[in-house]
Amino acid sequence: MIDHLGAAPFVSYDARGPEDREVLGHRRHVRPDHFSEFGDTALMPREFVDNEQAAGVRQRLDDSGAGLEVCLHFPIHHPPFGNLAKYSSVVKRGRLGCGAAVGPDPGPASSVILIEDPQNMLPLAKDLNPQETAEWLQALDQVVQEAGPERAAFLLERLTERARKSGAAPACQRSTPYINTIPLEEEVPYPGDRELERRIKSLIRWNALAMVVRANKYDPGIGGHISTYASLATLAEVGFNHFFRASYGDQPGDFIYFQGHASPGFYARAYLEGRFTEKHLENFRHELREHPGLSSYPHPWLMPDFWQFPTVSMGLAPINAIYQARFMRYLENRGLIPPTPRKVWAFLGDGEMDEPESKGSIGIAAYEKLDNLIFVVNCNLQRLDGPVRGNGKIIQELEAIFLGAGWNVIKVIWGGEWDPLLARDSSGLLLQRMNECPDGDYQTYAAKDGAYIREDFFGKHPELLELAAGLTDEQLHKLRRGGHDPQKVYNAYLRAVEHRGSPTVILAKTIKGYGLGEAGEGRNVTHQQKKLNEEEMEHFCRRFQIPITHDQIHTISFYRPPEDSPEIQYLKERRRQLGGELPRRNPGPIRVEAPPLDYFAETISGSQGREVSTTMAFVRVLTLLLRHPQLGRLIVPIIPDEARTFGMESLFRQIGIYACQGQLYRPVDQEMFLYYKEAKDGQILEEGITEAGSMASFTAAGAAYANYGLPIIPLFTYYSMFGYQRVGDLMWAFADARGKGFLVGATAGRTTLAGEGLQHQDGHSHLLMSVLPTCAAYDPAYAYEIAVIVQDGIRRMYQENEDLFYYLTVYNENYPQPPMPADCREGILKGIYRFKAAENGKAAVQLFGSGPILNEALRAQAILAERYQIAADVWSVTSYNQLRREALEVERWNRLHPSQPERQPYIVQALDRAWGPIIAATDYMKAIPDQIAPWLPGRLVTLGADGFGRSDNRERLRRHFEVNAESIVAATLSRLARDREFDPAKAQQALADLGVDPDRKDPSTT
Ligand SMILES: Cc1ncc(C[n+]2csc(CCOP(=O)(O)OP(=O)(O)O)c2C)c(N)n1
Ligand SMILES: [Mg+2]
Repeated sequence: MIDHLGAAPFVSYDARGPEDREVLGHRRHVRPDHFSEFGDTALMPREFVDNEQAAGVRQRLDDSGAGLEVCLHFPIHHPPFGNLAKYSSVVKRGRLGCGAAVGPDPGPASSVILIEDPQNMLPLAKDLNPQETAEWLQALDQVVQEAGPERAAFLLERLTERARKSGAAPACQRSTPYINTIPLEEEVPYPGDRELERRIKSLIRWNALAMVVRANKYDPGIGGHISTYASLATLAEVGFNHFFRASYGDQPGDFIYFQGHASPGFYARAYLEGRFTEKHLENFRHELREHPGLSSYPHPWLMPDFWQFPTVSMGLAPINAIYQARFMRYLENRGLIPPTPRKVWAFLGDGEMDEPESKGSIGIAAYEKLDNLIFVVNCNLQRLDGPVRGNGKIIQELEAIFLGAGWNVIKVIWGGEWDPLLARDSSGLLLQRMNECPDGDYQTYAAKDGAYIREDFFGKHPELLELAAGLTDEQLHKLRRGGHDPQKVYNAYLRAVEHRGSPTVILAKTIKGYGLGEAGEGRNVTHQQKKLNEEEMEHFCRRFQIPITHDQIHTISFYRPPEDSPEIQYLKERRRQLGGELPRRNPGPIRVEAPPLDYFAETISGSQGREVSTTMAFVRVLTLLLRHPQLGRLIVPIIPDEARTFGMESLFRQIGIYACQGQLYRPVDQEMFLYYKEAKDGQILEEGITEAGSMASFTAAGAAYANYGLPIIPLFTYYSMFGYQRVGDLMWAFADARGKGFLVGATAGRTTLAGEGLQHQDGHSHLLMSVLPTCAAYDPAYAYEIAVIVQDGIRRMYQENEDLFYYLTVYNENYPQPPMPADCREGILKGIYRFKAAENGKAAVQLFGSGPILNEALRAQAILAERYQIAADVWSVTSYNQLRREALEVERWNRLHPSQPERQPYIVQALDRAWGPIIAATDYMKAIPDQIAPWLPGRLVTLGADGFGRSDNRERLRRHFEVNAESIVAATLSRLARDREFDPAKAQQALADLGVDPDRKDPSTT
């Protein structure tokens, strides 16, 4: 095979991440005799075979056998695929690629072989004309100086464009060398008092640590985290002292999504600021004491004056922050708030970036040019169990991903102590060593002493040892990482806030458990560390010069310097300059008057025989709301690419789809009246296919009353199956954030959504939504019910300021919508009312129906009367969830007040004088009606659509799931027979007459 390749030199190596290519792909001259053969699949340069890394490769190659994947990289100076054909015979098996496909973890059977063309390697390896190079560089410097970096970037773009045409374009760079993005010479001096800030930070560190250790000493197992804040302290403090703006007067503040596990640090700062007392800190994670404690993590529900954004479930902060920044732009572009320089900051863990929600929406942030958004990823190289990318480099990996998505990336890797070393690195070996060293080793260096670092890191090359020779072991140990150097962090933040045109991500390298020493600095166990022995605490206090006595350490005392101390004065003054304390949640009063029910007159008066679905009725209600003179502009319809499915496309033209750039193209349907209209002030948030993104928008909009002082009313309409089942954790966080609004699960029902089958037919979202304590879930059957629920929802949420939100299911079955009967408003809202009483005398049976299945109950009522002379009442049950909640509440009251007269739940009151068995039929699971069984002893027979869906028409689906009228009748007769109210033999015969097969398989298990 070597023969076959002739004399072509090429470099081949294991690429576990883009940085490897960086190290080895360039500037390395390899002769053909460097190669050795690996089976018949790949070639490696011998020098790599001899080292550990390549041995690993060999292992994988051997193990993987036929599964080997090989990517060929085209020559650096050649257009894509230039030489693939030539070298493709190298690869007998496997996949040919061209470079971009190396993911975070290429998997056990992946390897990348980089082949470079000899002609093109030489110029890279060696500068053939240094003078010419210098002239070009000088010219570039001059442009930067005289016309600014933007002009320089423009010229480079044009040059690259031209170069591409002539085949000389440089290879696409996915990451930059493993050094700080901002070079030393471009740094500005630190504006604060470094020493004082260091002392303040140390005090916060101590109090945060003390809070957790104390809690666990007196209440073992109560939990809490030390090491996340320990790594984050500088990143947080530089922000608090110099960047984070709080709302002040008319000035709106920044929004900050704090890393949830670092909460003790934020509490400790609030303590120094005088916002919390020692009692608060003592009761960290003790929320159920006489003195209010502090919640484990950021929860607006639990600390509504403090936390703004719930973050602790990994991955929710990134997506919510992105859509918050976008929503801010939306409000600005619609003229609802003035444009301001406020920012959305999100502090995220590097492990947290594993979550699909973390990376899944970064493209939209760049597309929307969200330069009001700053991600700070705390790259302490560890997650909970161990390293994030032990074999690779998380910073390089994230850089490539964010760069690819169009973000401004700022790496803060090395602290100032490294600058002189880098300046003396004339051979480039230090940089090379930095590049090639995997995160796993960096983590080890954090836990080891200077001697180890000297030997293992610098000891790889004699030149590096020489570089480090002037430093003591102590100094080597103290070579800080960028994320612990306020100067570097300040410069990164400054760049980020000044950057225009795209979002910024700061990738800051830190040490997990920084300062914990033997107790956990950089150890795999550090995340779980909650207890320190006295010696370890002494060590910590000495290291950070905490002015407390041995006894105070022993009792784990908190420490706050006197009010007039320089520390407290400085800390408070900095915050005063920046508008006040943070975090703070401060919802002002909102004044909204709900429209009267009459406003929806056309909806409540019925469809005059026209067949209309509840989805259409809902869209009508929405349209009316949009037209409301006061409320109209506050309505935010949110749709994930399903507007046409729900018949909402007329809204496109009416109110426009929000697009930050307006509409830069001529829409294909422009000739049509209802064309696809995008506009800068468009009102609809058409999110594309992202329920998570839509939910994040719903969250930003639903909490706008608190964060922007604007009572925005969001209505997020989606395929009901892809609701809680898909984005449940985001919904949970929405409730925690005290969000308001309407979630509308459309194309609802396991038998009403015909044709779509198992993955689409929702028969359980009501069960799932019932877990959300602040969610009122309704399953309305008729248009007027929707109007009543929405009207009252607006009243309760925005007029009465109750912390709740709504879930409504709407369906796509068309049927005549009746006018609203008299006296049913309360029943609709509470969950049940008698829709149609038995025509002839007293009913012997009660039939419950919800959604379109109410029509089946009505048909069953007719069959029972006509064929079997059984009188039945029919009830519309709009919400089993609400009925259950109210009943539980009443029952609890009764339990706690045995000496008082017993109260009756609404469901019991409603059914007063309604006799006989109750047959409840629903398009949802049987568990939904069963929720109220405890208050209907022995009376309830439930029919529901349990089991996997099927694709067929409604008639067949309802027969299959036994929720059609015939099944309701059969169940009624069967029950009456058991109660000895009907002849059992006749009941059996009736089943046959009704087409109900007694021996068919149970649909819930088939
Ligand atoms: C969705 C979710 N899964 C799991 C956890 C449990 N958990 C808490 S912290 C953590 C590791 C966090 O690592 P990282 O994001 O790197 O933060 P660090 O503490 O290292 O700064 C995990 C898995 C969680 N909080 N949320
Ligand atoms: Mg981490």
